[in-house]
Amino acid sequence: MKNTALITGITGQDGSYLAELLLEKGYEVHGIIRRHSSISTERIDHLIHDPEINGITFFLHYGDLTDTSSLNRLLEKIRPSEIYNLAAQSHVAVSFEVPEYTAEVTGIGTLRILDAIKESDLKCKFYQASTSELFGGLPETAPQSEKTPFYPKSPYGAAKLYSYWITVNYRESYDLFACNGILFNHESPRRGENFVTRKITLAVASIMAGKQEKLSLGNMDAKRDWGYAGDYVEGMWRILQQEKPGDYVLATNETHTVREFVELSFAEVGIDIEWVGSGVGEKGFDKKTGRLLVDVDPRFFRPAEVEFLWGDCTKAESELGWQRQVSFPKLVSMMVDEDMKSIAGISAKEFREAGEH
Ligand code: NDP
Ligand code: GDR
Repeated sequence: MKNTALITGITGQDGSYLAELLLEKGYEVHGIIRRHSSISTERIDHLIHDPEINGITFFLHYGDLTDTSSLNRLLEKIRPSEIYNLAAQSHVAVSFEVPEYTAEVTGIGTLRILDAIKESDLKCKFYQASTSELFGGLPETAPQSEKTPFYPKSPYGAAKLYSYWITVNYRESYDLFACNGILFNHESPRRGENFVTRKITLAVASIMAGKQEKLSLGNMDAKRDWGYAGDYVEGMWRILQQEKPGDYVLATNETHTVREFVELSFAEVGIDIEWVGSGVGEKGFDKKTGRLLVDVDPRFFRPAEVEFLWGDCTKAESELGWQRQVSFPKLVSMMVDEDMKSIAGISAKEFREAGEH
């Protein structure tokens, strides 16, 4: 019998990679989309428009994590064997601006799906998109693993904490096959444009194309364990293929500052950054020309910050046989190159080599 997956958040970065992976594996894939005033399916348009796929194994349905009846109806109609709950108000800084909405979608939304499964007669596995934001990034707790205590530092983190525990609770109370993937940051050329990595790579390309003057950032000392989203969706799938449900950290076992990400990104186009000053007065100049390229804008600081994330994914390595494939420098290179091609119309390598003459 064909496996049938339902993905919430299918229009997001992870949803698009996961849909591709499951289609390759022969799944029938269903995704929940929201109504927007403009089209929001850019990341999955290639799946919608592929005549080999459209109407055969790939289906989209309107629904919303805030709308219980739509979730009940879709579960009954699709009868999935696996549900991946990736939908969320997923921006940490934005969650300080819309805390109640974030709790409603990112927290209670998870309960709505779990309860819909419990109340149905479905034998369906459930994956919850949990996050390293649960740990709060205290340096003394690093590297963070499944055993590290939680200490969320934002409305987003607090909402995800609820989702983490309600997933564990439904597993223990009702014997559901419900799992948490506690994923550290993962990025790609499809990353949302207001997350720091994509903001940086887009800015590098736009500055090189003469379309942007400089890049303004917040806390450049924050450290993150950054991997490639394509590797992480494979881990999500593996979590649901185990004999018993469980919770797993997926990470790279490395950590880097935002500043390092900036330096590597500019290096991709042949620019060495020289840093002058510190704190909000810090500035990054092109070492060769002296041009100002990076500065700090207090608007991008958060009311509370997660300073230091560094993941320990030993459990996933041994039990799932999962490991990231894409290194940190390769990830940066891939993201800068994609943005250079689409914004500056030239690959990063060609641009760098042209500048060397
Ligand atoms: P994105 O922000 O790219 O995607 C979020 C998705 O959720 C979009 O498809 C969005 O739809 C959908 N969504 C938002 N609100 C609702 C709602 N009310 N009802 C239905 N769908 C909704 O996130 P990512 O792909 O980066 O992340 C996927 C999940 O993993 C998220 O839950 C995130 O919190 C979590 N996570 C992400 C990590 C990362 O580094 N990327 C790390 C750890 C966890 P629309 O297009 O309509 O806005
Ligand atoms: P994060 O990702 O908060 O870790 O959440 P983000 O890329 O937004 O921030 C990473 C770090 O960079 C610092 N920073 C900036 N961030 C943004 N967005 N914009 C800036 O200008 C900027 N300057 C510095 C931040 O302060 C932070 O320390 C992501 C999301 O995908 C979550 O959904 C997910 O759960 C976690 O990763 C793991």
